[in-house]
Amino acid sequence: MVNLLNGEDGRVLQLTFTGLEGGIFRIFIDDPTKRRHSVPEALDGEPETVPISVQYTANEINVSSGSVSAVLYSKPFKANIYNEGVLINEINSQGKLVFKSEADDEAIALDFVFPNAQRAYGIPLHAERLSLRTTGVGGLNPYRLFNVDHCCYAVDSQDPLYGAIPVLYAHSTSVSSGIFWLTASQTFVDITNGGNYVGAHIISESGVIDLFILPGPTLAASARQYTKITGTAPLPPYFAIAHHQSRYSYRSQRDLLNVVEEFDNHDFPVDVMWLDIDYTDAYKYFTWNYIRFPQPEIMQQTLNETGRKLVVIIDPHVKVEEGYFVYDTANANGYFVKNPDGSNFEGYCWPGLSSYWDFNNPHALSWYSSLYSLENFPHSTDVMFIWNDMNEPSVFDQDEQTMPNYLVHYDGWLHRDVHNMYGFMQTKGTWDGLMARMNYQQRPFILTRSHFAGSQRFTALWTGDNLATWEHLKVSFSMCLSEALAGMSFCGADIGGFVNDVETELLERWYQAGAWLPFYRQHSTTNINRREPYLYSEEVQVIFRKALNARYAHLPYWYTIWFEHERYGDPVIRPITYHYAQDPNVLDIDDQWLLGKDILIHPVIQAGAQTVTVYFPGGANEYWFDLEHSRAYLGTGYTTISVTRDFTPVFYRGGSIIARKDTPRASSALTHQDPFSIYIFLDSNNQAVGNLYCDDNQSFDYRSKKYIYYQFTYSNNVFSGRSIDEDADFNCLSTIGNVHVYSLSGTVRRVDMNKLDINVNSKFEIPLL
Ligand code: NBV
Repeated sequence: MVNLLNGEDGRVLQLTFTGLEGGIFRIFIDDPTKRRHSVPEALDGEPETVPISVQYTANEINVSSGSVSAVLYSKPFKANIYNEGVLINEINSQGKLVFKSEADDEAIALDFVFPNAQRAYGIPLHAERLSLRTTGVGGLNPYRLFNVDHCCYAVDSQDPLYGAIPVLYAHSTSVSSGIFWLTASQTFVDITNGGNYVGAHIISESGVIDLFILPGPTLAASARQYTKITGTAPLPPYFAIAHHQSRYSYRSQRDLLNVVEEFDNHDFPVDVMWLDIDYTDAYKYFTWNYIRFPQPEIMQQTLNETGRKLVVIIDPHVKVEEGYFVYDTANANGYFVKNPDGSNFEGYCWPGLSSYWDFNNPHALSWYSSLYSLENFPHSTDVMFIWNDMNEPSVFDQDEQTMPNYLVHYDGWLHRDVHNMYGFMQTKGTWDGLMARMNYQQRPFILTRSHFAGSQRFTALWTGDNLATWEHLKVSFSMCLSEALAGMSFCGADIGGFVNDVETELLERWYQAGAWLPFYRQHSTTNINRREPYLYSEEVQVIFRKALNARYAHLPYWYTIWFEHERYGDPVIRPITYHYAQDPNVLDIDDQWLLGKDILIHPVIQAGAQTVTVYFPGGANEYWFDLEHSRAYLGTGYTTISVTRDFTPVFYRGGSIIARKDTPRASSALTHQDPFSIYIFLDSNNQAVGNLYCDDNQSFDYRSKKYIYYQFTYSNNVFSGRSIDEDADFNCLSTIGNVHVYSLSGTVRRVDMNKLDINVNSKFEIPLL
């Protein structure tokens, strides 16, 4: 710890410098004379520290840990960070450090220069491209991180949206690193793309400076370092990565079950049905409207017969009404956010006059969690999961439709201090509640709108109230890619756009693209035309069905990369540059992406498109296979390819082995015993490798080694397999049905494997001649 003296007013700040595992440095600056807010909740536990070596000279402190080192200069204070001897980050070289401690002004600020970086990514959520633009010129505002309910948002904008994750990456073809600025108050980030450097200037309204330096040296390394501190997402239950169907609102039990029946009648797979706010009695959460939903358990049982689940919405506003059990208990115990005079804050939302949970109050949070128990949530069963909306929080009659800064939370913190973590805390409580409900045995599923650093440990997210436009389809890719780099892989947009009726062609393309983003849900607002897929002509249904079946066929691959995400921290969807960092042409690409490292997607995002221009990365020795047209492309850059209405440009990397389940079924649960089809795509050496993960699809038993994590290889015409984790074991219900081998020379072979077993002791080597 060192003291930082403010030359202007003589105040002494304390700077603590800590080395963390993974080469991460933490710089913590606080004012010992004033209590300021910090956000340990965002971290996945207290980070493991490592010894650092420290050397002092008259004006410098040299710190190092492994390949990462720092030089701290005094008069004026500045810090340079090096990784492998390369300067990656100059902190406060512009002298913009601010640390105010006046009663009503607690601003903090700092500047950063990332030498040799060419692009800045991260700091979601904005309806913006992946590569952040230089602010302050051409009318571009700073990127603002302030969770707000913003319906129908404009695209290509620095305006704040529902979530705020203050992690920023500076990236180039030669070096990458990142910073995580852990503050829950409103934050502004100015970005400079200097050509051969990236500059960032960050200002927040309150809190301490709690800065984590992610040293890279690659984007992948930086992203993993970030999830090392804030956690990875737990492996989702299998149903959650399948297809969801929602509507604001399915208005009755009959309506909802009828939709499922129609899905079945028309062979559209769906795993989860959703109930929006109208299932409640007068928007009182944890109650039901019995006129419309007379038998909620029977409704859930009916869904469960085909392995389907129900998700219901729970918002954080609580109707002010004596006699409503949630209001009465929360009110009696002081669980609501307060006005400065100590009375409950009241604002308007769906139920009318409402008070708002103070999720920062641990007693309130645990009581909130307990509402999810089977006893307390009337008619809940273990196939019911949760959607948290309006949790920025949204307050209709306030400025920017959210809570005023001066409101008071538990322990005296102002709303200003905790604003961006409000929704995060709600989902933490929801997670705790569902975990307890399921005796800590089964995996919860939660969807949230508002989110913050670390939210990935509890919840999936969607991009809120988008519009039924082509530009909203396109921006959903870069929004989810930014989120994925910020730890939140479980991201998707409302298929078809939430607001306004959607043109049929756009809906077709949205189903096709959405099939390749992690969260796949059709949702639309009230008072517009219904758009369930069976309502369209036969010809259109064929297109929807093909997209949906493609999603289901690839669920084994999705599930495998989700398992690998939890273990290693790589996002599930990745910008092309994540794996092809040396290629200068891919730095800005965000209209295509990689699923894992082996599937490349470039969806069609233009009306009437006859062609799309795809960038194939990797050079002449990298092959990208198009299964539909039985051809492959070399990784030599832009290629224009023709598209038809039913074709989604999706390519498999040569050298990969991908497990699929190709038999269409009504829900993913009905595929669990189906055999795998293994697709082998040979590389330029006629080799391939790929992994497959299998477990019980729903419980936490995988954390006690009850799974199969298997690796397939293909070399010298021999197809072989072995367990990666030999100490893990599970009786995978599926065997290998058949194997397809693709090579550049066009040789395509399909070999029947006669139910080949992949359990832990079943190593095999099979010549495929
Ligand atoms: O709960 C109603 C909607 C919901 O359908 C939507 O997905 C949320 O983003 N909610 C917002 C409230 C207001 C919508 C106009």
